[in-house]
Amino acid sequence: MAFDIEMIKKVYATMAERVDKARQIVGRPLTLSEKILYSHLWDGNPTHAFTRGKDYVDFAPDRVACQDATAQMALLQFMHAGKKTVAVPTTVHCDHLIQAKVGATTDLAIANSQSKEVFDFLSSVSNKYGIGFWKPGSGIIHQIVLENYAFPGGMMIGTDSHTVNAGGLGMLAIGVGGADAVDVMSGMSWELKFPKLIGVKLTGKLNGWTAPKDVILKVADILTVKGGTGAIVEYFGEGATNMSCTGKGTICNMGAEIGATTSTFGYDDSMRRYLAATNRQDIVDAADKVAGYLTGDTEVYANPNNYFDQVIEINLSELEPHINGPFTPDRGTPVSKMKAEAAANGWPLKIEWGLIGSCTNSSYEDMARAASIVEQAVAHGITPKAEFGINPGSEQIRYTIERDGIIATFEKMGTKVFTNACGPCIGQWDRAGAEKQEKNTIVHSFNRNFSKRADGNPNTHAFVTSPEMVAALAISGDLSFNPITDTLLNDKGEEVRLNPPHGDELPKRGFDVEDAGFQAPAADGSNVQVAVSPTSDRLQLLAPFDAWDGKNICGAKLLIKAFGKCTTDHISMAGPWLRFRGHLDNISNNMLIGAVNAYNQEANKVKNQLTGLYDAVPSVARAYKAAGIPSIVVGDHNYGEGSSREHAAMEPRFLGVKAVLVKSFARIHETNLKKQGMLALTFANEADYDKIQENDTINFLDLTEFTPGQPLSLEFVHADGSKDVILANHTYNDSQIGWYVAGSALNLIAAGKA
Ligand code: MIC
Ligand code: SF4
Repeated sequence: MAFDIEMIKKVYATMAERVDKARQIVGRPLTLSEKILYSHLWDGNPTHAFTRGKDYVDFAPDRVACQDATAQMALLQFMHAGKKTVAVPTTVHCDHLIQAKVGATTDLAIANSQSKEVFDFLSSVSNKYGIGFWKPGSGIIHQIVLENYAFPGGMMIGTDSHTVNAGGLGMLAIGVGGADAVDVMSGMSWELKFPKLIGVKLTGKLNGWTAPKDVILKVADILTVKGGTGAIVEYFGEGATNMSCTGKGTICNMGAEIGATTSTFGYDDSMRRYLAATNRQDIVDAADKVAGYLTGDTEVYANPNNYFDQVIEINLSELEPHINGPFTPDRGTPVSKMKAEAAANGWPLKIEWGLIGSCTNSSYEDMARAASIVEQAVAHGITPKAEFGINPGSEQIRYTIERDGIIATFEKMGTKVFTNACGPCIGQWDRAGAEKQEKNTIVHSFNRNFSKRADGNPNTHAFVTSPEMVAALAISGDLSFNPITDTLLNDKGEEVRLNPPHGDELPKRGFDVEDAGFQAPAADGSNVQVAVSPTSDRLQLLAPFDAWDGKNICGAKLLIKAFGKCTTDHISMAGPWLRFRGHLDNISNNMLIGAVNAYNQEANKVKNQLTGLYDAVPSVARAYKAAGIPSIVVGDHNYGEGSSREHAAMEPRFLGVKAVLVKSFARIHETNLKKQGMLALTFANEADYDKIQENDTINFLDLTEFTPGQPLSLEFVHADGSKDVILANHTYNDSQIGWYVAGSALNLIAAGKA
């Protein structure tokens, strides 16, 4: 389980040399992001200044992390790569497949029996290929990575969009699809378009009710869910250094919600404290020797406008607590405006549930501060109005907060302590009554609040806020409650005002744990057998996708024109479907079932052009596939927002969809489509979206000349025989066109040609 200090020292040794060289080549001071990027170039040698947002660059990440729900597909692909062991340190974390219902002990036992086959598979593949395995109950991937593996100045990738959490410890940590992870695990480079850079200057100091979460809630409000696409967000300023390391993690974590490639902070005392508290003084000693390389140059932070593509300034001393939502994480409302905003929009004021936890807000500090609010309520004799649940981020956190009496405090309010796992955050929540689909409000400290995400009920209005605000709001039971100005009634009928939260950043007596839940791989795994039952409904070995036949795609049918927001939750829903994440055929039955059909504004009801009848999207896709007819999907802006799950790309590929044509893509999803041998295209002229009709048949006119930088022409033949030729842009470079030609990137690796 131990981190690899020798590897980290090596990274630091090359860092100094490469950064100095890069500074000369670029000819100006460097941001932290550039320093980490340049020192992780695959060819090891900075030779020229890259054009941000344009140049594809090959990188050599230091680590890979996968979580159970995405690791299944990633490892099924890795098994085809023909390697004996992983080429870089890799871990697998079991956290997504555990449902929250009764409480940790019962829920974990049920998950261990229901998903035994999958956990056994992940454990044996990990054992075979030299991968560290974190058992169910050990915690949520991103907290465990922060506690054990993240280090300032490092670069890692992970098969989860919130891998970015490790930016809190000064890393560049980036979420990717499984196929990208397979490249790195196989010893190949990892490709990324050189990111744009957004600088966020934090002045002042958090105080009162304001928490790190409010910084990212505010940034999300400013930048929106696509404002960070293709960019790294680099935070700096006195406000940044004044904040805890896990608080920084929260900010970076939720940077996924603005589409940012990742976010990061410069190395500082908060990171030293955190590393020391998590038994990694060795890293502090090594990092201190290169400290100047682990943060942006002074000139950069003094004149950020000269070095970043965009600069945002936030004064933490003036920042108000925010409550973002419902249905999208970028709809920000300062707490003082919530009463009016909720009334204007008809949001239910009564709060049914408050949930604290998830990978972004489950640190010791988060739990301690939220508990300080609960403690006050109990002391004042206030009866909480809403139900309350918590998910600690890791077993180490759970054990420590139990030792320190924090869990006991929560329990005084009847709080349910769920497993150290994702739980309600990913729809793994057996919420009583959700099936009635009643309009209701919940508040949570998670980061995503898309429709149906937590409990499957499209009428649940989920609001995202800090853990301490979740506590206050859940106790009041009222979405319009402002703890700064409002009072609560206690059991004697007295009006009580809650004091602002407080809590230790790190446990005074240090972290403790009995069994962290780690399993080291076999020293030589070559004899380990990995069994996948051919009759399993959970796991299915992958068959390679067909190579391109070299011809234009002709006679394709429009499968769906998706209307509005179409996140990966809409394309490949989680919750109950998580159980099929290792079985491509079965999980394909959820393809696009959440997407709204632009022609009837209904979900999962599209026209089958062969029969003229309306049917579920997967059924129609299967009908076209059975008839040998290709299909295409059309979508709006930021298509594929959210998760890194490559199922959202593999399912359409498996069901015969050849191209996805949208106004714009979220980064990870676009790459996932390319990797799986799909055409990921954008309208050259966005207004052409409106020209596409329900009964269209599509012919590609010049796919045979598929070339980097050249748009493709698609002919849409309408039911009345009239036609529109639509120009579609793409961002494929030569090697990515190679993936398309081969049928998938994996086909190239398997053939030894990558
Ligand atoms: C999420 O928060 O949406 C998830 C579930 O963690 C996903 C990964 C998945 O779909 O398995 C993510 O963020 O990438
Ligand atoms: Fe798990 Fe939620 Fe974090 Fe995704 S966002 S990794 S589902 S806790």
